[in-house]
Amino acid sequence: MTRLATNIRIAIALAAVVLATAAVVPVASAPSVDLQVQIDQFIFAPQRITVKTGTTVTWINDDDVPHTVVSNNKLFKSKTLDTKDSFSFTFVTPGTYDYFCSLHPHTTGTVVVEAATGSNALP
Ligand SMILES: [Cu+2]
Repeated sequence: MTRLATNIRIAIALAAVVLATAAVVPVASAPSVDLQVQIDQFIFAPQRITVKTGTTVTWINDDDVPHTVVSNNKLFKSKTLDTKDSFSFTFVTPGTYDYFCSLHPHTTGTVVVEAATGSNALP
């Protein structure tokens, strides 16, 4: 009886550890897929970001004037973003993507997209 009670106690303790681990690990290891770029004072911030393939980048206009987000190679093009408007694009192909604001072409930024994993190098 005493041994059974001890075993039950151990089982409960183990279950608690497993539950605690299960509750913590997914949060800690969840990849940060989304990334935000602020547009403020005619500057994309951060101006250059490096992300993994599959990342969704969201640009948010925190400026008092409208802006757009247009890639140099026409891969993506936002509508005119008024204050607090946002635009999102998911990068699925590794590469370097330069972009600018079509209303203020001196406002530029770059997204560098890396392969999602480094273990399967292309031949
Ligand atoms: Cu602009």
